[in-house]
Amino acid sequence: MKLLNLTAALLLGGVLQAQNPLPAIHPQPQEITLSTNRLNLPHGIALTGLENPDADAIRLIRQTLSIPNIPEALPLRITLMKDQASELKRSGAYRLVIKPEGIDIDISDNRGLFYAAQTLRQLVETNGRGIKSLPLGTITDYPDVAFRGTVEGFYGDPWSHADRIEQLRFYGKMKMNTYIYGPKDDPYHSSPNWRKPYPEKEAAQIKDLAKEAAANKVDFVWAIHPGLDIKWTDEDRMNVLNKFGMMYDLGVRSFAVFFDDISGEGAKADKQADLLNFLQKEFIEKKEGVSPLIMCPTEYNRAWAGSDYLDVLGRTLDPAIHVMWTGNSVIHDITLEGQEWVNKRIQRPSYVWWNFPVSDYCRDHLLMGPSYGLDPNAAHAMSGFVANPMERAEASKVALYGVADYAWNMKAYDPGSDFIEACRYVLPEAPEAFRTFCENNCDPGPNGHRYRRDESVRNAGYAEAFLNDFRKHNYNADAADQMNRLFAEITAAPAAIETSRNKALIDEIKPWLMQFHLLGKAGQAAIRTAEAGQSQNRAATWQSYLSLTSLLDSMRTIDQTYNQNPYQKGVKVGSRILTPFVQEIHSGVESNLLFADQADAATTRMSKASILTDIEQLKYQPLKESKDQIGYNRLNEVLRIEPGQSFGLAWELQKEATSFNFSLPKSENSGRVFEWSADGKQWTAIADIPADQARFKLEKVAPEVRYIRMRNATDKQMQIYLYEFAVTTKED
Ligand code: 14T
Repeated sequence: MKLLNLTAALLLGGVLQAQNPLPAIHPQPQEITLSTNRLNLPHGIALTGLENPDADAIRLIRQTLSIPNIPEALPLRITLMKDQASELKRSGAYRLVIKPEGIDIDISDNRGLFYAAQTLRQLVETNGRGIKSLPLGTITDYPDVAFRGTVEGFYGDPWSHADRIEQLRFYGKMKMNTYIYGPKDDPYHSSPNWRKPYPEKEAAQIKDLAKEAAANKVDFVWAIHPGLDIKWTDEDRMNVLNKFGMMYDLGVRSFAVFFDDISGEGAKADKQADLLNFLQKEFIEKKEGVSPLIMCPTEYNRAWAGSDYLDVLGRTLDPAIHVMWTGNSVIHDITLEGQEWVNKRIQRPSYVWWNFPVSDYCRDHLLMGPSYGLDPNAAHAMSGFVANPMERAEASKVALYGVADYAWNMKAYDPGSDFIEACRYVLPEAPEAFRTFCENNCDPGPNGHRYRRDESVRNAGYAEAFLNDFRKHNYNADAADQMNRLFAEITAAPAAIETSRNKALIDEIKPWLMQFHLLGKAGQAAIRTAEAGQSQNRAATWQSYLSLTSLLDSMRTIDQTYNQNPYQKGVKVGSRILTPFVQEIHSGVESNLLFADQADAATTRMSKASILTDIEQLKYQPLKESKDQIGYNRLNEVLRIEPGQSFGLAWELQKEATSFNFSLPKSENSGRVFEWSADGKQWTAIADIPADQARFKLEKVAPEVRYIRMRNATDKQMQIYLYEFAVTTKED
């Protein structure tokens, strides 16, 4: 056998050389040695070796390598083998040897062959004369983490059927093998209908998804969320078992039980473990071809792990069952230390549920930034890694591309360069414009989870330098040039992005594209305004100030017109660096123009409406505020109120409340008290509110009221839901 000529071979760690560029393979293979010599493929294909190789993989290999219209007289020999080499033991592992006389493919299982085919698809090149070729060399490849993919676990509009089909194909290409189906707003996944069969149409769609998943070597994991109203009776355990049976009959072969975001009876560790062990024995072990059971615990992150709940699970739960974990808090980076902490308690490696790029807590933002904050040394400390995405499926692909790359080969994963390739993959028609859009739409803005992301990192330094000088009434021309260039790119980016063939993506992000275009124009106007202000040209300053004002007005109109969901309404872009940049210049110039003679008038600010609480869980919640309403944003998790603690609202002196309404399920049967105050010190009980109603509207509020709160007047912890707590106001 002729040895591969390795003198010209390049050793590649996933980064490809520019000269004779070889295609980048994603996820990055574990071991790769490719030569610059190539194997031309003017042939058909002759497969030998294995009987009944995976049909989906073989179809993909034929599509990739065969040249149409050429008789299969000179076939390319592809030899398939199943090896016991230790690297090839994991599901999905493969070794690909491309030699002058043919290709050897060594696999662990069907998934391994499918992944070898995906790698070939990325390796093949077609030259100007339609001749296909492959580089000679060897790739030995296997995943770092056994289960990789997504969990559709967000609140909000579940993905459409078409979204899901496309996601499954994307996962196949990115070597992700898991899709956990658990949209909070599917009533047949959660309460009230988890016990019931799906209606015909939905059942047919699930069948279809299971089939599409199998064709892409993805486990379609169907999750049930029974904890809101489950009874720990034989009847309800059979209800879960029967529902699993119905799903099995639709083609589902992987299952999960979620106990997140519940309280009370459903949240008991020993009862949960009993049910899960029962399902393990009576279903998972008895049914043909079912994968390991997955559960999401009630205390699913370190910040909430206050009891012995996790230890009980660790002790009693069958060791074959996987336990999910979101990290040190609900939304958090993943650290090796944090993984080790939980693994010790649950006595198994946890299955990571990463809450990124999910945006159900910041619905006015898109999270388009890189997937960073993932420990490269944690592979052995997790059994799976799945990401909870945005309600917007196509837009989520930027982050998911990084998730796939991280979970396959952590050591080779570089979030920064991977992100650039993700932008190219998702929007090949205008990769630079798309990158500009994505890197300035990363941060969720202030939020109850206090989770923030870097944004505008390439330009944050210039923005800061410009503002530092601006505050001292200096105009920094170098920084201005840089920012102007950026804002010009931002202005132009949406039109370039909209040339994309991916109409579903454009539909999802359209309001943010419109807003982004305006931000670009506003940014340029802001710099013009600052420059005019600096040169003491009052007329020019006024003129550009007014055009900036009208651009900001247009942005406000978009914010108040599109994406009017009842949670976080509106459309925010560049909210970490660029929007504050423009706003600071606007108000700085404004106070110079308007208050030139009374310098501190501008600093006399009126007080704002605010949240008033001593409950840690609520302190950082942003307020929901509109023209005629002030209130809390709906909280999906259980709110725990200790004895004596309260939560409420305070508003401006110049505002008057006309009505007050709340929706606080499970607060109707314990000792709550509603109180009002004019000064925040003296409190009086509101007698007209009945004690036994979850929802209520108080139609009249006395004009002197400036504070309203609800207090736990019992000596026990109270657990309720905070759906609505708001006053309507009139402006006088
Ligand atoms: F089960 C979990 F691991 C989990 O993360 N559950 C939810 C999830 O469905 C949601 O998409 C995610 C992001 O908002 O957070 C969890 O739900 C919460 C958690 C909270 F602390 C919803 C509201 C919260 F305040």
